[in-house]
Amino acid sequence: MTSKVDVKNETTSILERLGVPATRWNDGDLPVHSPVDGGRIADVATTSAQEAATVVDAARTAFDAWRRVPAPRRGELVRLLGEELRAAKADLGRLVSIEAGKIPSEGAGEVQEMIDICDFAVGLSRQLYGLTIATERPGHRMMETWHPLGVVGVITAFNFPVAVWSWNTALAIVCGNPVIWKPSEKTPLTALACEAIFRRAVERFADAPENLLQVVVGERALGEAIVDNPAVALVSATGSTRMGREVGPRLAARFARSILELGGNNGGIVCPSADLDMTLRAVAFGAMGTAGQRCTTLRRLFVHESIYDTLVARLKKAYESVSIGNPLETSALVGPLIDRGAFEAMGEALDAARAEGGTVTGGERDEAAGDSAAYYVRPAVVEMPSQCGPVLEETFAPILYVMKYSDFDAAIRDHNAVAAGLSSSIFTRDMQEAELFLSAEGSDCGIANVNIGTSGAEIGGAFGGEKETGGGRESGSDAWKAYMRRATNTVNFSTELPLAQGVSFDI
Ligand code: UN1
Repeated sequence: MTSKVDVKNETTSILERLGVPATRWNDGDLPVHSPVDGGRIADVATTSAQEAATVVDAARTAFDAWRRVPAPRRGELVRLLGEELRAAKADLGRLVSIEAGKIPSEGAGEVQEMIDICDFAVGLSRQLYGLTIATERPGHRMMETWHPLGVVGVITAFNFPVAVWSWNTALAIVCGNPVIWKPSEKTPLTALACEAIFRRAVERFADAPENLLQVVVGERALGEAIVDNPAVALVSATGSTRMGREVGPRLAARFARSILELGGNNGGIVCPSADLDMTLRAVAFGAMGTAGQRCTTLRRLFVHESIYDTLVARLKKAYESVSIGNPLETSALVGPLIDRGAFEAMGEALDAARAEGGTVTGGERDEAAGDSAAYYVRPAVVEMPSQCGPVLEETFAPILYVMKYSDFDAAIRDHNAVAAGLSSSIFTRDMQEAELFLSAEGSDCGIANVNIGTSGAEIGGAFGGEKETGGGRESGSDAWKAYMRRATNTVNFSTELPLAQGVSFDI
């Protein structure tokens, strides 16, 4: 697909407007391509694994200063970041569309998610509460204090190139920690843009140390050097389960903390009483939105046999008619896949589904894409005789596997019978079904929804999942606790020294 918009020129103008130094993106060793038309838009300078130690040392120095700044004052910096993000929303959202291929409302929505987490973190900066706990000893007081943790490493994926960084950074900063960010090599420009926006907030804030945020672009070895550095206290990593299997054990080996947000193979159950109009819209957005490239994308749908034919016929119609196109110049709802690798993985999954007896509707490469280096595909809906083969895997592409069920308990069992455990939904107007799905016997995922889709979570809730999704939680609720260390303090204000548990030790 050729683009009437000159993507490279527009990228350059946005980077210049956002104040990203040209030395970072016009002559480096990492070529960056836009999935919109496959064209090369920049050449980003990378950081080598050998340079990682210097970066971590600088962050460690920043930590020594930043942890002494009172938390509400740290919140002020995040408030300024939120202001800068509001001012940059149009440009940054557009850059997300250019670099990740998102449609405009999703590009802007991602920046909105950043603004929202900043607002959340500002409030949080006055609420980093510890408990006061009744002690068993007279004349004593026991309490918890939450302290800054240390250097936080953030590793992000291409599909949410800026929001996931902001969830981690807004919290890390109010919690008193500097951040080293290694973005996906597929989307380094949006990261450099965020760095420039962050710098503007720092410039308006009198007492921020240098190097509170450092963006490093580079290969896997760079990521490993950060993960293995003993001065990095926490690594929050978003990406594939394969990546998590590498990162998790390395951190565990040196007793460092991790927040892992890995693969999802998200399912939904559509019950006989479901409002089908609403379900159709929720399924369409969940499965086709962001061209199926959210970690929360709906990938498996279990439909009760009584409504199966009706819903599946309507779904196929929606899949056949959904608009696909260049997000920079059309109002299409489905943009491109990130690259050729994603397109090939989609083709392989569809072939595997056919081999297992699946009936595929859609999945073809969009004609208009021709043989260019852009990969636009018609989303695929695949009727499967059972949950097997590729249905058990996450393929990062717009493929929705649909299966018929007759027994609700069996549907819940099948729903849970995959390795990942990120997000899930039930569509029903039956309270017993809804409550069972949300109960301990129901969905085993970190996110379980009723009558909304699996994707598009708000920042106020804790975000993350169970099993091979990695178990980490980011964003809202009490996810902040992972970015701080808890000290339990006991103070004796008496003149005696009573020992706990009635132990006597008189010398
Ligand atoms: C991701 O795909 O890594 O719930 C994050 C959602 C978004 C975040 C997705 N708020 O779909």
